[in-house]
Amino acid sequence: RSPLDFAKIETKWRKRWAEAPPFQQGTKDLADKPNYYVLSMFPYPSGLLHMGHVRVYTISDTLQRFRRMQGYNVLHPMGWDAFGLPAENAAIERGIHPAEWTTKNIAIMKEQMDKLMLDLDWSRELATCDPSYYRWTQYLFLELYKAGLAYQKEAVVNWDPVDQTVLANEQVDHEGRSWRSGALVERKKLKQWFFKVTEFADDLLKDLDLLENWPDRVKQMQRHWIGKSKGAEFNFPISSAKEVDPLTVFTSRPDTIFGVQYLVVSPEHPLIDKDRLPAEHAEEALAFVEGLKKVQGMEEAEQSKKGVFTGLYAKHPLTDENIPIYVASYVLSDYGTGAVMGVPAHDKRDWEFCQANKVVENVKFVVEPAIQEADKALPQDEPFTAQGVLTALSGKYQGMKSKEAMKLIVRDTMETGFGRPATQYRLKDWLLSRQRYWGAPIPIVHCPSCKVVPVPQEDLPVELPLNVAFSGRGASPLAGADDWVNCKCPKCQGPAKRETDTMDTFVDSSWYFMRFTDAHNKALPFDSIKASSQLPVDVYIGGVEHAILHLLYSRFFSKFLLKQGAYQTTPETKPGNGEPFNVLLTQGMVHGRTLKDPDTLRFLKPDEVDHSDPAHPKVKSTGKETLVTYEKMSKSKYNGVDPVAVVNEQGVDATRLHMLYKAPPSEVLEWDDTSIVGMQRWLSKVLKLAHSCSTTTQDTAIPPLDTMTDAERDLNRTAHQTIKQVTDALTTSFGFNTAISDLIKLTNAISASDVAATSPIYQNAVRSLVTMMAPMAPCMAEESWEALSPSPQTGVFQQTWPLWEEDALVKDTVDCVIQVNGKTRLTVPIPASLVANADQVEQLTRATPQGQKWLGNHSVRKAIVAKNGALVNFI
Ligand code: ANZ
Ligand code: ZN
Repeated sequence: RSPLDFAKIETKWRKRWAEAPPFQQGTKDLADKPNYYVLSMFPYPSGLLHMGHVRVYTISDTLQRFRRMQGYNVLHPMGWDAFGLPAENAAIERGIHPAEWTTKNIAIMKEQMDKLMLDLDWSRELATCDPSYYRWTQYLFLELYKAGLAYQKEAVVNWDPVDQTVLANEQVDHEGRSWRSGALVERKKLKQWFFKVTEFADDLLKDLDLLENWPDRVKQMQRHWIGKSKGAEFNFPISSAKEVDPLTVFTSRPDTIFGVQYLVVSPEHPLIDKDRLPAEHAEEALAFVEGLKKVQGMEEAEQSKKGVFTGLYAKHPLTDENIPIYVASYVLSDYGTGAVMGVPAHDKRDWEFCQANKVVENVKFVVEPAIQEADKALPQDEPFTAQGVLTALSGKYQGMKSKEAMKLIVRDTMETGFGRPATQYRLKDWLLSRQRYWGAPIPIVHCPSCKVVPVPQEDLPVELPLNVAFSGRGASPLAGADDWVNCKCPKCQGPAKRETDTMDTFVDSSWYFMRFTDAHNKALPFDSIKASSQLPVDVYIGGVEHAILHLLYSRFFSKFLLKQGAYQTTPETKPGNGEPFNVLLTQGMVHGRTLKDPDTLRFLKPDEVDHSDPAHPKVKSTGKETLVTYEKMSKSKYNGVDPVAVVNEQGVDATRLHMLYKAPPSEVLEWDDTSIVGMQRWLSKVLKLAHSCSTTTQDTAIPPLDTMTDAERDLNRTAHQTIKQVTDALTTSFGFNTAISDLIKLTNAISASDVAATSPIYQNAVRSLVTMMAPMAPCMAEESWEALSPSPQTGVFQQTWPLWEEDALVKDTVDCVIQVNGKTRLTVPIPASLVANADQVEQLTRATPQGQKWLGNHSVRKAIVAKNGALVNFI
C-alpha cells in the first residue's frame, strides 16, 4: 500500500543504534548537565504487552528523547512489578514455579518493548521479586518498624475464601466480591501487619496543595480518600452497673447533641462481650453479631440498617435522659471510636436506622433552617441534614447558628470533661500482610520468649524458600515450609518461627522510583547523594487506576524517607516536602473497535465479518452493516489489538504517532488501525522533503528578517511558530496530538512555499521539522536527517532542540476588527507597524469599499483601540 518500506528503515536504524546508541546513558560529558527523570509506571510482567502499555511508554519515550535533545541528563529506567497473585495462580494451575513463570514473562515483554523502539536505561533494570531488590524492601520495613510505624494488631479483614487471602477494601467490589476470584468476601478477625500511614495524614493532605502539576481529579480523589473531618468526641456514661468506662462517640455535628436519642456501637466494639452485656440481652446481641459474619462482604453489611438493642443504657450528660445503646453494622469499627450518637432528626443513616428498628416514636428536631417561611412548618417525615439554627429543644443554645453552637458546646463540655474537639481521618493504616507466597517475606521472627524480633539487617534478605507446595487451598505455602519457618531467635538463639506473611505488592512499588536512582547499591536501598540529585521524578506517567493507593503509598514512603534523612531535597527541588512526583500525567484507556450484530447485539468474531469495505464492515451471514462502537478491549468482545502485530504491520513510527495523535493523553483513545495510513503518508512526505534539500550547501545562516521576501518571512514565521507550539506541548500541556498536527501543517507549508529549497530559510524549516519529529518518530526522523545530511557525522538525536525567536513570530499584517459605534462591521488587514495608530487605521479602513459604506462621510469623534490593535471601535 505504501511506497515506503518502513520495516527496512526501522531495521537499518535498529542495527545502527545497537552499535552506537543515539544517547549515551550516564557518560561523563553528561555529568554537568541538569538531571531530568522521566518515569512510566512499571508493569506487572503478565507476559503480554497490551495497547495501554504502548500508550504509556510512547509518551514517556517521547518526553525523554525531547528532554535529551534539550540538553538534559535524562533518567528513563524500566523494571518489573513482579510479585503478586497471578504468578502464584499460574503455579497452582500449571505447576510452574512463580519465579520461573515471572522470569519467562519478563523476557517476553522485554522483547515486545524493544519493538516499540523505546530508549530505556536497561542497566538499571530491576524486578521486585529479585532478592537483591526485596532485601531492601525488607530493610525499609524494618526502618518503619524501628520508627514505630509498622505494627501488628488484630483486625477484621476481608477474607477471600477462594484465594485464601486477606484483601484490601479496594480489592472488594461494590457487591462484596473479590476483584480477582469473584468470590463473596467474608469478615474475619486476624492478626495483621500495618503501616501507620495515618501518622502522615495531615502532611499527605496539606501537601497536595504543592502539586500544581497533578490533575485536579487525582488530588480530589486523594483528598477524599484521606477524608479529614473535624468535630468532637463525647463521653456517655453507661448507667448499667457492670460498666465503668463511658462510651465515647465521634461526631462531626456537636450542635445536634440535644437530638441524641440512642447510641450505636459497631459489631466489633469491646462492649459487645458476653461479660459486659446484661444476661437477658447478651444472647440475642451476640447471635446478631455472629450472623453478620456470614453476610457477604463489608459493603453489604455496612449498607444494612439492621441492629439490635444491647440491653445497656447511657445517660445523656446534658439532659440526664436514659438512652438505649444498640449494636449495628452500619457503624464501622475502624472509623472514629467505633460508636456513634444517633441523631435521627439530622442524619440520614440514623433516620433510616431509627425507622427500621423502631427505636423511638418521636424524632427530636433540634436544628431548623435559618430562613424559614413563617407559616410553613419543617417537614417531619425526613431528616434535616443541613446546618441551621438551634431550636427550643437545645436549651440555652436556642437561636444560635450551628457553627457558633458547635464551638460553644465543645467548649462547655470540655469544662465538664464530657467532650473535647477531635479530628478524624477516613484514611486507615495500611494493612500490608498477605497470606501468600509470592511476595517479600516480612523480616520478623516470633520467639516464645522474646516475642516479636526483627531480623538483623546483616541477615537480610529473608529469602523465599523455593521448594514449597502450591495447593491453592488452606494457609499460605510459606506456613507449610517447615524447614524455612523453624529458625533460631536472633536474640536468644532459642527455637523460633518466622513470620509467614508476605508484604502487599504495593510496598514494593512504593519505593522503586528511588531504587532506580542507584539500582545496584549493595550497602543501602540507595545512596543519599544519588537519590537527592534525581528526586523528585520530573514526570510520572501512568494509569488513573493508580490515582489513590499507589500514589498515596509512594508519597508516604518518600515523606518517611526524607524525614529519616535517606535523601535530601534542595530549595530548587519542586515540589518539596518529600513529594515524589513533580508532574503527574495520567493517561486514558485505549478502547478497541467493537463490532456488533445489529439484530442480535452479539459481539462478532473476526471471521463473522466482511471487511471488503473497511469503513463499512458487514455481518457475513445477513449482509447488514455492523454496529461499531469503541469499548474496553476484552477477549469476549473480540476487540483486542496486539501491539506487536500492529507494529509489524504498520511500522513502529506510524504506530507511535497514531497513538499520540488520536486523543489528548488523559482522554480515552479509540484505537482504529484503518487510519494509521494518514501517519504513514505524512512520514513519507517528510522524507521526500528532506531529500529535496539534501544536495544544497551547508550555509545555514538565516538572513535578517527585513531582508527576507514575503514568502521567506511567511515560511520562517510558520517554522518558528511551530517550534514554539511543539516545545510548549512537550513541556507543559502534553498536547501531543496538537503538536503532531502543527508539524503536519508545517510540512504542508514547506511544500506549498515558493521559497527555494536552497534557501537557508527553507532548509532551517525542514531541519526543525525533522528534529521536532524525532522524539515521536525516531526511525523516520533519523532516516530523514541522514537524507538531509547537513552534518553527516551526527544523527538527529545529537541535534539540539530548535529554539524560536519572538521577532520571527511577529506578523506583517494584523486582521483588525473594525467596529462602528460598538457594532462589529468588518475586518481590515493592517500592517503590523500601524495597528496602534488610530488615524492610520481609519484611513486604511476608509480605503476599502466596506469601510466606505460604514464610515461614509461621518467624521470619527473617538477611536478606541483594543487588544493591541486587533480591534478598533470608531464612535
Ligand atoms: C451525630 C450526627 C448528627 C452525625 C448529624 C452526623 C450528622 P464524617 O463527616 O465522614 O467524619 N460516624 C462517626 N463514627 C462512625 C462510625 N464508626 N461508623 C459510621 N458512622 C460514624 O462523618 C462523621 C459522622 O459519621 C459522625 O457525626 C457520626 O454521625 C458518624 F446530624 O454524629 B454524626
Ligand atoms: Zn528469643
